[in-house]
Amino acid sequence: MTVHSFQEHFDKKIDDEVMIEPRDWMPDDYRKTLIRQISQHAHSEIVGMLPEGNWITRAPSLRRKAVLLAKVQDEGGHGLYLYSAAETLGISRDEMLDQLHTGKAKYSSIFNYPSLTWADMGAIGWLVDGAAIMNQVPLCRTSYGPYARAMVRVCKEESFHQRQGFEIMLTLSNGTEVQKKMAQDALNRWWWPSIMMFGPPDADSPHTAQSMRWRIKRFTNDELRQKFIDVTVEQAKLIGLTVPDPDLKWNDATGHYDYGAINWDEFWNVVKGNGPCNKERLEARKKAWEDGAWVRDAALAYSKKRKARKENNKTLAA
Ligand code: BYC
Repeated sequence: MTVHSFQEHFDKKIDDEVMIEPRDWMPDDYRKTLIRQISQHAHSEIVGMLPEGNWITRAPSLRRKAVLLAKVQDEGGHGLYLYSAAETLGISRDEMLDQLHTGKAKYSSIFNYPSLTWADMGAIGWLVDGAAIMNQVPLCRTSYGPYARAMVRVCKEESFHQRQGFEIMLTLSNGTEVQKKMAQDALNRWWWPSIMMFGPPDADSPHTAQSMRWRIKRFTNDELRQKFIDVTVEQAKLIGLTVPDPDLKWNDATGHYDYGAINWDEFWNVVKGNGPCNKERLEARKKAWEDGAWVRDAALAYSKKRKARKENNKTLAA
């Protein structure tokens, strides 16, 4: 087949909703886009363990501690499935980690904000995992097979995460005045960063149009952001909290909430590395990588030793 017919075959598969698999021919830019998105998604999961990991030892009860521990462990698992999915496209895990540690690869802007109080664990689960689900459920139908399949399990776990966060917020909202205030303060601080998670507005999103054509993305950034706002505003009402947006207003004509201006300067500033916790997050990841060197060395030495022993046994048996 010529490159031209490979391309036609690929396009037809995309049109017919047939998933692309690792051994299939794919355009270079499709491969590059997937490596970029999946690896950044993986990094987000791993860096995303940090703001919540910060509260494991301070969770207010054994139950809360066990649940938070399980949630943070799930995020680690998501990172690992996603690194594996990206590896099927021909990039190694070492290369991806190097891109993260040298600041070449991005991770979600949201994790560069600090988690200051216990209520932040509620707000992160409710809003950040809520936004993640909104973005990731459509990714279960993304056109690249290994990514789509990884997302099925990730989404099941995220939906548990979202509910645990909402339940923390519900409990605090029904608690003392101080607890209710703490919940409102967490919503105030996490609301805008959460709606920025969906990425720049469509008009300023360089990748959306092509990714929609390739069916990597099924909805645009603005479409997902609107869906999230519509659902979440109702949930805030249910627990008696106020979304910190004075311009938020139901619009009968569109059937959606209108919302106020998003501070895109803040978003780009955080994406460029100047958010409140960017340096701290990257330092923590680099330190974990360096501190873990002996574990990787030991695992490699062990596997070499086992292989040598197996070879030796084979020779003796022959
Ligand atoms: N933060 O053309 P665009 C989680 C970058 S983890 C930082 O719209 P695209 C969780 C973008 O990368 C949640 N950077 O890009 C974990 C691009 O830069 P490059 C993570 C952002 O790819 C633990 C440039 O801006 N979820 O759920 O079409 C605990 C232009 O953007 C952000 C995923 O990764 C951002 N928010 O669309 C709890 C989902 N937004 O790469 C929860 C998978 C944009 O050209 N990813 N940028 O240098 C996606 O769906 C898409 O990649 C995005 C962006 C919607 C994020």
